[in-house]
Amino acid sequence: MSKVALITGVTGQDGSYLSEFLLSKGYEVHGIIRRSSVDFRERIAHLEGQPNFHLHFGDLGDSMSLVKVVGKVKPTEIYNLAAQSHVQVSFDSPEFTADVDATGVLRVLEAVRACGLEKTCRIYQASTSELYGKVEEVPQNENTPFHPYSPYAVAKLYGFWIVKEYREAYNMFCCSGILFNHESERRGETFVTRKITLAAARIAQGLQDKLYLGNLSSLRDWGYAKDYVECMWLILQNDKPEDFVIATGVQHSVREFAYYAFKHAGIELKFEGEGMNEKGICVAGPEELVGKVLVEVSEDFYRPTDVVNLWGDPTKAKAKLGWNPSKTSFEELVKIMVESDMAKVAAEGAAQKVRMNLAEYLEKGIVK
Ligand code: NAP
Ligand code: G4F
Repeated sequence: MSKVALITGVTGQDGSYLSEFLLSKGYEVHGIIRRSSVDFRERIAHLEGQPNFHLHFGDLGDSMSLVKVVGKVKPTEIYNLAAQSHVQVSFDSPEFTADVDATGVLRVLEAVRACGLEKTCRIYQASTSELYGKVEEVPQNENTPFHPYSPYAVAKLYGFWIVKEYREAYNMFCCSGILFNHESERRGETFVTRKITLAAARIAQGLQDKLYLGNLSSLRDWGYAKDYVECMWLILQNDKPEDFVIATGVQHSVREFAYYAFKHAGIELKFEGEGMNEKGICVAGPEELVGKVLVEVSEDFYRPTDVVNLWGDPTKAKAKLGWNPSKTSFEELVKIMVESDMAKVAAEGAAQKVRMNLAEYLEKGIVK
């Protein structure tokens, strides 16, 4: 039987990598996209037009749209990745976050039941290490108690429990991957890692003066998104529907991430001071930057409650799924992201220069 996957959140970081992965495995891949006034889907543009890749309009806030797509596609696997995924944004838009990240999960499960696919369709739910929140033990595994610490995490906790409930009540093959932070060159630009790699590239190329960050001491277990999407698939190929922690088992601070990112961009930083007064000073690198403060702390990027000690234990995924959590090391991840942003910024800088030249030529009447 041919394998048909339906991915919600297909335009996101993980959705784009998962699409590539499933296409390479011979799946027919369907993605749900939201209606928008602009038709620009950067992360999946290279896949559009491929014979096994199809897009459908739908929204996690709209059950009817989900029932229509699920009924039409009749997927054998659903990957529910769609979410308002930014923790800080969840403090600003808690109701929207609850609707998409909590009730949205219920809508997907109910769409599967409404279409009579509960015995044939396996469902993956994108759960998160944010459930551990104000952590009650380190490192965290499948048995660690949850203590959600943001509107995002509280909404995702509902998603986790409703998946478990439908598994037990209706005998559905639905499970959650409790994924720790995973990053890539496709990561949204307001998440801390990408914000840092973009800034390091811009500062190194003279296009930005300084980077403002929040809590530099926050600790995360960062992996590479490309490696993590394989695990989503492995979870659905397991004999039994079970929940899994997916992490590298290695922890670093935001400060360390910044140090290595700037280093890859050719700038050596030394951090001095504490708390709000901590600063990252350039001690080696381009002459014009040496001695300058390049990283500062700003209250604007502190959260009302922050999760500061995430560290995952992937023992179960290693043993039961045969997953290798050390495929891409922290240092390699930082390097991949910085190299990509150095190239992106260089291309943008060149385009900007052309635009500036053109404006000057127009003004001087050199071109008409
Ligand atoms: P992302 O880049 O922010 O992508 C989120 C996706 O959800 C986008 O495609 C977005 O569509 C879509 N979406 C948002 N609201 C929607 C709605 N109402 N209806 C339909 N689609 C909607 O997130 P990601 O990093 O790929 O993460 C994927 C999933 O894993 C999310 O559920 C996230 O919460 C979870 N997660 C992520 C991490 C991580 O470290 N990346 C860790 C644990 C769990 P638009 O393009 O239209 O905005
Ligand atoms: O990069 P972040 O915004 O990611 P966060 O909050 O860990 O959430 C991400 O990972 C979760 C998995 O644990 C996902 F469920 C979620 O969808 C998302 O993908 O922030 C990481 C840490 C936080 O402690 C934050 O306070 O970095 C700290 N931080 C310090 N300065 C900052 C900044 N975060 C952001 N976004 N921007 C800053 O300037």
